[in-house]
Amino acid sequence: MLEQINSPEDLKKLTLKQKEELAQEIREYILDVVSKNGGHLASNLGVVELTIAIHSIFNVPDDKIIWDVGHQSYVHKILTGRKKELKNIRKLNGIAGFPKTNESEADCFNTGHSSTSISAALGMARARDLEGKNNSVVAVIGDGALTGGMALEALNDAGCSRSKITVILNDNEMSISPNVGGLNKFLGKLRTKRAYTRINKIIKREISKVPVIGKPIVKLVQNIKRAIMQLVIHKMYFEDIGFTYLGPVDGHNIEKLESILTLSKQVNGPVLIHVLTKKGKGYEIAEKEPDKYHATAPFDLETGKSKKEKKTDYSKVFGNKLVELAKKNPKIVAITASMKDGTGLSQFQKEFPKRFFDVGIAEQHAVTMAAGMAIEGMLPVVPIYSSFYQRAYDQVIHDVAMQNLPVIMCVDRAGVVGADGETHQGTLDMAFFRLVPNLTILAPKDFKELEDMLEFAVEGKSPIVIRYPRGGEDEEIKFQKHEQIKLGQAEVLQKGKDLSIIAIGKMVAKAMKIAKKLESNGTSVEVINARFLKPLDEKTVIESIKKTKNVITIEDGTSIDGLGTAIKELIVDNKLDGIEMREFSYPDKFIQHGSVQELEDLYGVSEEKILSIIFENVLKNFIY
Ligand SMILES: Cc1ncc(C[n+]2csc(CCOP(=O)(O)OP(=O)(O)O)c2C)c(N)n1
Repeated sequence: MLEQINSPEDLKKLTLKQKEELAQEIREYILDVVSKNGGHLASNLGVVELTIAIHSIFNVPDDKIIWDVGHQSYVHKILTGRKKELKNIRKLNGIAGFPKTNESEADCFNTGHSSTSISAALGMARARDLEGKNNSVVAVIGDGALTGGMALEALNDAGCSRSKITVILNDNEMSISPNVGGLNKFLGKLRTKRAYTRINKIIKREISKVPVIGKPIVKLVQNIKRAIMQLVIHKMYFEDIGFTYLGPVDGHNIEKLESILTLSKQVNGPVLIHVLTKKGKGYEIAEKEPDKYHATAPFDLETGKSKKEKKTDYSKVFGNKLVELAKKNPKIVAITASMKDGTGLSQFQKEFPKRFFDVGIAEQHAVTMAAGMAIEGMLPVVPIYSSFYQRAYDQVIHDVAMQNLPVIMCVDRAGVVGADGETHQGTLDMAFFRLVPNLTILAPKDFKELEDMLEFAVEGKSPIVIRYPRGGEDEEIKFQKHEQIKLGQAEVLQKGKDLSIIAIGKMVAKAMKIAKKLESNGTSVEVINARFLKPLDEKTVIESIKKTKNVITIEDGTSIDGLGTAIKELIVDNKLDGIEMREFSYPDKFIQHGSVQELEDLYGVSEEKILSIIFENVLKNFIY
């Protein structure tokens, strides 16, 4: 079947039976590709029938389908002309793992970060209405993504907008881990709609037995009835805020899905279709552990075993150290925005269930809640991926930094993360945190330094940001020296007189390797581990630069307002004459997908590229 399908038009010609066969073939194909390449698995296996039904009923590109988060768009990509290209998904120059408007006209909106789809859909619907068009606009959003503030803001607006939009709620009861929160409990009640209808009938019958005497009493009784109905029969929240609610419907039954989607087209206003799916559907191993197979490295199809060697990474080191610190300090609490496993907090949750809070995909709320806990004397630790901290920027400024509260903000996946691509690269955090008053910003050179920085942070009385990369520490460079962490103090790793290399975080290991190579060419290199982006150790840096007159900086962030900028400011502000400087950082661009090594090479921040540029004699104070 799959052989014949190159577009939604081909799909529309199939019978129901053929579509069911196609669903199985798509599953096998996705399993084949993801087991080889890695990528998002369980969510894609869960939406095979749903995506087939959507493309059977709607017509892209006229109709707009917005995939929330977009990690579940593989089936959509297969059905909209990118079947072969799927083999290179997430690879450099291959197709992206998320929807991209520049990849296909079937992708009408870029996604990657959660909970944006309903806002985007409402925007498109309103634009359509103003232009007098009549295409459909559909947002497909998971129950996890529905916990995000933006999704709720958008529902609130869309419900009373009268604009014709369709929200497909893909409810698999999972975020990455099991979903959390009151809304999730409410969905649970809708999932068992039959029970709901039965209770509804019983209560109506009971209430009608209440005697009614006289007009005022009638009113009173009516009000009581309404109140009871609200309380006991979990009234349709979605209907109450203005949506027509359809469902719940079995999300693996193409026939039922097609009927409900067709029905939704008749509704002239906002519709929410509640679709029940199983994450990992059709691959038993993923069905059993959907969280493990949400996103995966290449794995063996038979056993489900990862082909990637399991190594300790920064998130685990962070998680273990936090458990150790929390044993000594009862004030420490940990907060996650739906990323318990990814940020290394699973053990913390086991050991301190009462001091662990999963708030849903709600970074903004997580940070302000941390501020609330801090102001009451707790010591909140909030690990969030760098690119998702973007969501909580105002909360960091307005609620944490402005009140100078001791919240420890751990920025995981800082720097380039690789295959997830531009929405997930963490190259902006140094820039956007650096300009916020009251923040202390650190980055460790290795695992041990992360542990030391956490020890330093829990003693602090003001907001602290610690950023660290995805994956493990450098495999070649084993740092022997770990000076005690002191506020605003850099660490001079080796002394030299010809060139100063100032680096931060994981780039310090690169600095050491570069220094070694340069020294074998007869250059004497001073290597400074900046440790603090803010406050910068100006004294150590100035002394070094004055001595060597040549400086390079290396960082895994954007060239705007990071370490390189800080050193340039220092040179200008201190009127340091005759200094040659070269900054190595990522350009002022969104960085696409590819392996970290490929991207470092592409943007000139790998050891080889940095060395080749130095050998071009860009630093005029010494010539090779
Ligand atoms: C702002 C933001 N925070 C966190 C994430 C990481 N993330 C990706 S998918 C996901 C869970 C999504 O759950 P759901 O919407 O239910 O989709 P499912 O995978 O279950 O189909 C999370 C937390 C993200 N993409 N964006």
